[in-house]
Amino acid sequence: MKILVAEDDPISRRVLEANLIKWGYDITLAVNGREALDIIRQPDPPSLLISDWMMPQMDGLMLCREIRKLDIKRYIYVILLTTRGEKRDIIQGLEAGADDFLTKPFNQEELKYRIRIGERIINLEHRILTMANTDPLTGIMNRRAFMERLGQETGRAHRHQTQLSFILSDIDHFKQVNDTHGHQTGDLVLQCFSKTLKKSLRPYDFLGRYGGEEFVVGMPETDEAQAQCAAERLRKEVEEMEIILPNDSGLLRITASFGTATCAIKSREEMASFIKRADDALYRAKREGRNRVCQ
Ligand code: GH3
Ligand code: MG
Ligand code: MG
Ligand code: MG
Ligand code: MG
Repeated sequence: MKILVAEDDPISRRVLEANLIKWGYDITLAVNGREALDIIRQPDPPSLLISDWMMPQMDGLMLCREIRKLDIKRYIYVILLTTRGEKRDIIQGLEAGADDFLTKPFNQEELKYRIRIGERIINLEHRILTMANTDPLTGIMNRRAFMERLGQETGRAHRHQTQLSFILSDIDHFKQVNDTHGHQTGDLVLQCFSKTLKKSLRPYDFLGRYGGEEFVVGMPETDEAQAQCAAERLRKEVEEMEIILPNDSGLLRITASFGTATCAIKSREEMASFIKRADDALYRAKREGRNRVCQ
C-alpha cells in the first residue's frame, strides 16, 4: 500500500519515513499541505495519508477539507497528527474530514496499528470496486466499467486528436448452444469466447461484456481500416477455436458477427451515436449471413 506523509518538521518526517519503510510501506513525502494535495491530484494517488496539522502554506485541516472536496474514484484514508489534543481540536479535525487522530508525541506502535485500520478499509473498498466492475462469469470488465473506460478514452482521443475504434461482437446462434448442450456449456462457451478475444487483442485495447453473448472492444489510436483488420482477426480466431466439451462429449465450434465504428477526430461524437453505429454494423453483419465483419 502507498502512503503519503505530509510533515514540515524534518526530524519527525525522517522518523515516520524510517518506521513506515520498516513496516513495508511504499511512501511518498510532502513538506506541506499544498505539495500533498498536488500529489493526491495526480493519477493513482496513495490510498492513505498521514498528515501533520501545523504546516506552512496549507495546514493539515485545510488539506483534509480539500481532499474531501475532490472528485476522485478511490477513498483516501487520513490520519491527522498533532500536538493539539483538546476535545475541540479532535472534533475540528474529524469535522474537516480526518478518519483518525493521533496526538504528538505518539507511540509508534500505536501508529502502526492505526494504519492497519485504514488498510482494512482500503482493502475492503478495493474488493467491492473490483466486484462492481467485473463480470463474474468471464472475469473481464462488465458493461458499467467498460462504459466508464470508454468515456475516458473518448475524452483522451478528442484531446490528443487521435481516432478511437469500437468493436461490438455477438455470438451467432448462441441460443442453439444453450438449447442443444445446456446452459452450463453455454457458460463455458462465453468463457472461451472472451479468452480468445482477450488473447488476440493488443495490451492497450480493452474488452468488456456488454450483456448476454455480446462483447465489446475499445481500441485507442485505431483508425477505421485498422479496426476492420482487428475485427477480422478476432472473427477468424473465434472460427478456429475448438471448445472441448465436458465428459468427452467432443468438440464444439462457434462463429460470431462483428460491427465496428470509429470515433471522428474533430467532432466529439456523442458516445451513444458512436455505439449506435457499431450496433447498426453488427445488425448488418447478422442480416448478411453472420460470421462476418461490417462497418
Ligand atoms: P443471433 O445469431 O441472431 O445472435 O442468435 P442468438 O441465438 O445468438 O441470439 P438470441 O438473442 O436469440 O439469444 C441469445 C441467448 O443468449 C439467449 C440467452 O438465454 C443466452 N444467454 C444470455 N446470457 C447468458 C449467460 O450468461 N449464459 C448462458 N449460458 N446463456 C446466456
Ligand atoms: Mg508542523
Ligand atoms: Mg445478442
Ligand atoms: Mg447472438
Ligand atoms: Mg439476437
